[in-house]
Amino acid sequence: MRIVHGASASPFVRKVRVALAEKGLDYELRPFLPLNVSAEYRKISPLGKIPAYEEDGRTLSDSSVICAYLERTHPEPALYPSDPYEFARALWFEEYGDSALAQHVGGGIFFQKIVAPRFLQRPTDQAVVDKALNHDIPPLFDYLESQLQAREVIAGTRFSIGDIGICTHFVNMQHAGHEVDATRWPKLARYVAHVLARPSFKALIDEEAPLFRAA
Ligand SMILES: N[C@@H](CCC(=O)N[C@@H](CS)C(=O)NCC(=O)O)C(=O)O
Repeated sequence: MRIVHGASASPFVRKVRVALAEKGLDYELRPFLPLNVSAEYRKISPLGKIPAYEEDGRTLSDSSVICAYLERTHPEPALYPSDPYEFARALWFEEYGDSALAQHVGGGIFFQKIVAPRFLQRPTDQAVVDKALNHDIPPLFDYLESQLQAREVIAGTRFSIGDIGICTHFVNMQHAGHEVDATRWPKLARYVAHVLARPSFKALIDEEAPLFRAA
């Protein structure tokens, strides 16, 4: 029995759920918000974060760790390129998503426009949103645009953990009411649309969308 602990809106929880779906693995999503985290939850996630993962009584935390474990236990279809350099590039793009996009798309837009007003009863700080949109995010998208070369995957020749790690943040951006500007970043806009149309992503977007409608 596989259990993913976390909230569906989390880009990191979504990484794990997309990897599970791509590999055709069943699991239960056990809803958990990382607020006032109990000592009990810290036993499975010592940093108190989501996602946490349980399988047959054994536990793991951190989306990158969990995805790497799933790859070892269920190698097909492979979500990590076999070529060493492309493998490293896929990890780099996963990290780029986990760090830079999480900070500016997650913290700058999704947190301010969705999490703060809806879950924390705090108003959106529009100055933070504007800074993210106009200052912090454009160079991040410029870099991704430069790396895509009109391809449909960010590393190697097949869909990989790099695509999951990048594109999970565009789901949160979409939920917060923002799209990639296709006139400014045409390759990125096309790539994101292509990846988010995969059944693994689309099923989650359809599940999550009602929670964020009219945002
Ligand atoms: N490196 C972690 C990051 C997970 C993370 O930051 N999750 C957020 C929710 S999206 C969280 O649990 N935040 C609560 C906290 O930091 O205390 C991963 O990849 O799983």
